[in-house]
Amino acid sequence: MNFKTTKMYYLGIILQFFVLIVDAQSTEVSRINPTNWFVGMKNPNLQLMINGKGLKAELFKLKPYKGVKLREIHTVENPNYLFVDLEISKKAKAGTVKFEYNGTTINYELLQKTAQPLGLDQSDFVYLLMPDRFSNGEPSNDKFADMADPNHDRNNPFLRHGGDLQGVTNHLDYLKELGVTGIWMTPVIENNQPLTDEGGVMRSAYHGYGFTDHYNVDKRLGGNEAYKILSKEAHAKGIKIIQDAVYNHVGINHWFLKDMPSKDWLNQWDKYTNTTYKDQPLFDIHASTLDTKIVRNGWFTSFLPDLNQNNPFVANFLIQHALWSVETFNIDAWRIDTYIYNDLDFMNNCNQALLDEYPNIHIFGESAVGTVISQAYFTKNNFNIPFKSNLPGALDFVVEEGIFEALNHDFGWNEGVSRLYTVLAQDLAYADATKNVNFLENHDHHRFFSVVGEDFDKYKMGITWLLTLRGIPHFYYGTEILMKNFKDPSDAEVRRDFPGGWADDKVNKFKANGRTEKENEAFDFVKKLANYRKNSEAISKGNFMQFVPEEGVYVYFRYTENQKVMVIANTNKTEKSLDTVRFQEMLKGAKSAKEIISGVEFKDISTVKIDAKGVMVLEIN
Ligand SMILES: [Ca+2]
Ligand SMILES: [Ca+2]
Repeated sequence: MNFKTTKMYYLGIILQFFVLIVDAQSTEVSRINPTNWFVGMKNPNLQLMINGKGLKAELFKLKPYKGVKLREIHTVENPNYLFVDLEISKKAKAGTVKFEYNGTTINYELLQKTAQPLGLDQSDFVYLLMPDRFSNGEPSNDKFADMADPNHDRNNPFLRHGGDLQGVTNHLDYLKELGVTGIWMTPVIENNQPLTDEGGVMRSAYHGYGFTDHYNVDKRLGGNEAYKILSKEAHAKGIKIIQDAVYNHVGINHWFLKDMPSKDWLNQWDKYTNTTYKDQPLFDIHASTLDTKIVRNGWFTSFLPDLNQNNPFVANFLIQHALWSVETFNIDAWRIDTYIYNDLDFMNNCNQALLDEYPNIHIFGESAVGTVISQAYFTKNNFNIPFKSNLPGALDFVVEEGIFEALNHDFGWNEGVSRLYTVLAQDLAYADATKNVNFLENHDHHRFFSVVGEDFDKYKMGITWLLTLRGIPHFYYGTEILMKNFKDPSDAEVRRDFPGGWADDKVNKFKANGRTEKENEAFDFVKKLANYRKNSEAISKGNFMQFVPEEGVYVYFRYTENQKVMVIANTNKTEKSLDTVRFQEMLKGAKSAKEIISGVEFKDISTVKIDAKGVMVLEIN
């Protein structure tokens, strides 16, 4: 953001604030959510949550507006809320709807629906980053004295470091060069949370998973305007935006928790009950009712209260916020946090509302589980069971585990690379496994380079699998420059600042001359493969065929009618000579191939020599 837009932006905030104060004093209505809505939506229904002091339904009126009808006003336990059902027909045009409360006019904007989500598919390469830890593009927003947590200290791993959305916008060319086609950020919505005790340490909510006002992007990240600018500039460079959605809980400091609409707004327990984080009771045919209830309605932590999604007003609030976000920020795909702890029927309704309105959007969920059956249960699957999830894709935790096993354990009947093969052999469980999102690490996991013992050969093998297997690959910031660490003593170690993201950093690893030779080798490796896959029909659109691993060598193909890509990985500590006669079903007598990473042309591929811990990506001629 340049100086001029910054100034206009703050002027905008001040004006907005002024309008709200005036409204609050004279009308007793202090807040309406959603803060605006849209014409041209397929679903004509809108439910406004009106907050004020001692509101009376009979004092709330809609002034005539073509195509807009007031259907019903609901009162709830708490007189400070009204829920107003509107119908916005096809005839309604964008403009300012006027409500009247107790004789005072309240303006409500209807904008034209314009968002056209692009979705995600196998041609994409998604980059996950934590905005607070990536780059500081606007030092003036690092901290605010009026927020519950006014801290900012880069020397403290548990406090905010000042990274923001402008910092991401500033590095779009870096991401584009790497081959990235989509950015997923940990949540950007306001987290006006106090410091909270996590594992005995007081921490800032810089991770973003405790929303305190759904309709404001955190001003320390640059607010709604900075998010709109990032989305616009990213799209102009061919980079999509994926939003991280949290439905299960909100931050303990959320404005509506200070004066809840009703006691059943949250899942309440006689004494504090944490979720067990166990996925099994949700699909186990032998599970107890109590276990199932605790998983779903237990709280994620004491400072992230669990929303009661069976309350229809809560459900509408969450669903409308999802639609509003896609429309306001032009979101292409939707990642859902802590999927399994949500009410799964609510999740189906919510997913459907997004899919009905935006058929191209991609939605994928975080179910941190250990088996394909579980992963598929929470995703659109082929099981003949009463509960059918409509979630298009999942973050594939089982493939991640399979890759780690393949890289870190010797080959055996079930061990080593046999595990990865076995996991992928179970894709029949999913309605469409190509919609799953694969990864090697994220903000909750050890860094991949450390997981493989900082072994560069294993690093390259893991990344090659990530970028060529079926599914949509996602990276975690810094993997390309060999950022490492275990979550020891805490996850702060895997959430370190990207070197060069702050003006006073001594090195800048966004630039080749700021990276070491090894880091450049890693960056160039990722860049080569990521840019190749974008234009490879076989990888971005093709089918997947894998062969039973033999003697620690794993071979698979990605293929269409026009292109075949053969990936060979030797997980042994010794060189191997591979006779390719076993793969003729795919090779069909092909004699030559080009290795994509090295650029070497092979004139005769009847036998292929492959280095110890080596991996090859052969485009078959
Ligand atoms: Ca900042
Ligand atoms: Ca829950």
